[in-house]
Amino acid sequence: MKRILLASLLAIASSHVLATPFTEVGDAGYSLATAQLLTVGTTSISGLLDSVDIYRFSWGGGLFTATASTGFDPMLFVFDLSGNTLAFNDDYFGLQSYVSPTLASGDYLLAIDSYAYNYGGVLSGFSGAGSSTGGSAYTITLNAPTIGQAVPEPASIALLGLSLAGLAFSRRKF
Ligand SMILES: [Ca+2]
Ligand SMILES: [Ca+2]
Repeated sequence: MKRILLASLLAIASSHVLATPFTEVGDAGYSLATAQLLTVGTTSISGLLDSVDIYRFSWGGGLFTATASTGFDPMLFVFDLSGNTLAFNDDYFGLQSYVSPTLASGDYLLAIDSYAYNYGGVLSGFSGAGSSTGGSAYTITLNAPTIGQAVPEPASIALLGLSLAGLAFSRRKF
């Protein structure tokens, strides 16, 4: 138990430094409300597409690139949180998509859908999409290791300290 706790603490600590793949949890869905937050360090996303999947990320500013690698015919979109389309691509590498907008620092949405489920390419259009946890596998490769939801460092250090204190306490008790 202690070993597992220690391993997870180390995983939390290293996630702030190392680039990591992000795997869709359940269904990322088709709206701002259900968009899954990419963790700090994400350099690739793996998921299953049934209609549309949307991810939310924080960006420090500059060139952002995303490349889709799938067994189907995908489309990629970048929206701001108001739903404005900042980038869109259908076919760049064969049928695979590539977007490369230059973004100011802030929060954005990255969406993938299939040409077979064309909802008009606007965020509001995706409201007609379904939602299920199955579908066709995809990978989206991202250009920057700094992508993700910003986590204030003092808070995570405090959390780590709290967990270690808990570990020490449990050791004393049992
Ligand atoms: Ca999905
Ligand atoms: Ca395509």
